[in-house]
Amino acid sequence: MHNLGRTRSANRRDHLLHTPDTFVRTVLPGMERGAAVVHISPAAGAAFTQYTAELEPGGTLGPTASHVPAQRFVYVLAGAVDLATGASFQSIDPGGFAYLPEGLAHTLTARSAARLAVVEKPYQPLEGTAAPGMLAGSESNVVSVALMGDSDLLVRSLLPDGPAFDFAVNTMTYQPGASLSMVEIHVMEHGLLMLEGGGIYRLGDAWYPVTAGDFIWMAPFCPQWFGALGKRPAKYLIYKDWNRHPLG
Ligand code: UGY
Ligand code: MN
Repeated sequence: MHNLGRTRSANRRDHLLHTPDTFVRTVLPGMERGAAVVHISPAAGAAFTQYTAELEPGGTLGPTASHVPAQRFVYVLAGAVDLATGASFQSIDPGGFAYLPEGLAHTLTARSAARLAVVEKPYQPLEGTAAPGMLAGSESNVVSVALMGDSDLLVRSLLPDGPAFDFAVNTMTYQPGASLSMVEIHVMEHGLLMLEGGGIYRLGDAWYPVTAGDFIWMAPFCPQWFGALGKRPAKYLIYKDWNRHPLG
């Protein structure tokens, strides 16, 4: 049925809800046999870009932008990819992830049809701290921590939390009915991909029903709260800038 121009998607000054009915695919430079849904970028006010890459078997992601050095973080949503650098080779399955520091030449090739959540961001060095090296892992090997003691809300931090990293990527899993215990307002911005389940997201002064497949961008200081609804857990992958002074 025709939707008469209606969508749950919304684009506001301090947040964006990007639902699959509004996704437009594009091919980024260097990408082969694949397409990207760019969810957020500096064009919309973010300091990072996040996209979902959809690769056919044998498809490749291509390098980060040639004129803007950037770190890259990849989380495998579906399928499997081979990650090769000059010195290493590994396959990454769903729930697996990799951090690739700025300037590290690498190739990411789909072994089977694959979907990847990709975050790219210029690195913000910290005086006296060495920049991080490449890292790969699997979410299943990361310990979960109860957020503010709530065992119905588990957080897994995929990257080490030391000052070398200028961003974090976590998964958060809510049992049905669990919610953030407070409305958060903070300097960090977020890129969020709903992986499973759904619920209600408060963003700014609006409350949105959200479900697996949706993407949300929250600008710095965007009021935010989530409550999980339904009979299965809700889970999302969430990016935030981290570990740096607000003055840059
Ligand atoms: O890490 C966070 O700021 C997280 N609790 N925010 C969120 O889930 N919207
Ligand atoms: Mn937050």
